[in-house]
Amino acid sequence: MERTFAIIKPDAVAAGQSGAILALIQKAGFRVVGMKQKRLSQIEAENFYGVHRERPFYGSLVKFMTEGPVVVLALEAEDAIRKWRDTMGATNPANAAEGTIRKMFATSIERNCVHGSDAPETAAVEIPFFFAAAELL
Ligand code: FUP
Repeated sequence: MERTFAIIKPDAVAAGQSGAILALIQKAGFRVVGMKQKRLSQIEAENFYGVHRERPFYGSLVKFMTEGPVVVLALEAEDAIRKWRDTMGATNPANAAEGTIRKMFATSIERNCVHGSDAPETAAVEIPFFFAAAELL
C-alpha cells in the first residue's frame, strides 16, 4: 500500500465541488486516511510550492491557492501516487483525458481544481507538511 497527498483547490471548494470530487476519489478506490478543510496562509502556500519559486506563474499560483479554503487529503491505495495522477488528469485541463477530474472541473492550467504528489519523495514531504501522524487514520 502507498500513500499520496491531494488538495481540492480553492476554485473547486468555492464552486461546491468538494463532495463530487471526494465521491470520485472514493469510487476510484482510495481510502481517505486524512482530511481537513483549511485556508492556506501566504507562508504555507509559498513553502508548499517553493520548488516553483523561480517560475513566472509562482506569484499568481500562491495568490490563487490562498484565495479561499482548500481540502487537504492523504489517500491510500496500491500504487496511489500514479493512480491519483491518472485520476486527476493532465495539469492543463485542455490536455486532460475524458473522465478525469481536471477534465470535468478545471478551468485553466492554474485553476486546475486538484493537486497530487508527483513522486514518493514528494508525498513523503507533502503529507507531513499538513498532517500530524496522529491525524492519519
Ligand atoms: P501538477 O504536478 O500537475 O500539479 O503540475 P506542476 O507541478 O507542473 O505545477 C504545479 C501547479 O502550478 C499546477 F497545478 C498549476 C500551476 N501552473 C501554472 O499555473 N502555470 C503553468 O504554466 C504550470 C503550472
